Amino acid sequence: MNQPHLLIVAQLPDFLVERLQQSFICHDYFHAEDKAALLRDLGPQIKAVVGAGGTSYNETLLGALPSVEIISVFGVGYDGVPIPYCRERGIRVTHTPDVLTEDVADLALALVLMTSRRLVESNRYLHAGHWAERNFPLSNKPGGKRAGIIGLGRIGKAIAQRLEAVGMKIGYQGRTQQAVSLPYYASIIELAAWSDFLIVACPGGEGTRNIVNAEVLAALGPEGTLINIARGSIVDEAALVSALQNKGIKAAGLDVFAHEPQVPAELLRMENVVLLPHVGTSTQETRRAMAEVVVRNLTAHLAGDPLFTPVPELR
Ligand code: 8YV
Repeated sequence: MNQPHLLIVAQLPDFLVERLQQSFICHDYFHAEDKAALLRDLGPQIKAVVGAGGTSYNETLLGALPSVEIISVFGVGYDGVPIPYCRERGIRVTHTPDVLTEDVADLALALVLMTSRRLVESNRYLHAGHWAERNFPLSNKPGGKRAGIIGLGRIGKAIAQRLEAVGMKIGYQGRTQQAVSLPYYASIIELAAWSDFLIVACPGGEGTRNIVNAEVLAALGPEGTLINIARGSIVDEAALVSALQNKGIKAAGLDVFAHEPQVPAELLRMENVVLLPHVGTSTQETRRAMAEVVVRNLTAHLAGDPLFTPVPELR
């Protein structure tokens, strides 16, 4: 049987690659030394593309794949996929919602706790042998504080539940007001001004690029903390660095960055920031569940069945 060709455009776990190899002839574009040669030689044969949430599936890449039928994103965010272009070319696009919601929400809660209770700093303090000299300084209790969530989708709602469980007051901002009993703020500035913790949980992409800018950070203020578990592109990273440097905000907890895997050197030197290497979904359980969703979508496509989780715009 002639297996179709598939292009891997991100670092994927072995268990996913092994599954893909059962149904496709896989080509590793991500690790290829001569990417242009790979595209020239194999581009016309590629039927499917698999990459990560943050991957850029740009028109130059897709333009070199005249026979591509489907992009299956290993992630919930598909901000790197040019949706209008795919619609025009009839390229189908799937992603992996739901299975990762809890892990990402857990991480947001963890970042709130790590920043408010200064857990990473206190861990460093102990390792450096300072405990015997004097006790670690006092931190702050998250309970009773206000958490403003930008984007009350599946993940935003799961974050709200967790933060309510530690006694925080929740407000939110989003494209539209929802039928929930939480206070809604039409503008991000108003939400930031209300919040002690401003939590970024909306999709990335052009519509949300740099919406957390210098003005928003100024509204969050010197007692405020920024948490980002969504996409680095949503926050103006230079404005964030300068707000932290000038004590315009108090702290930050970040799992995502504008140019991953690069992290601004200034942030690496700061005590009051917790920096994680985009690990929101990176548990064995969730990554395996995400892999299952990728495979299920590709299998459905090959069989001519309805896709399992197409992106909403192309349903
Ligand atoms: C992963 C993500 O980093 O779901 C997303 O949108 O960004 C994360 O799950 C990635 O997609 C897996 O490599």
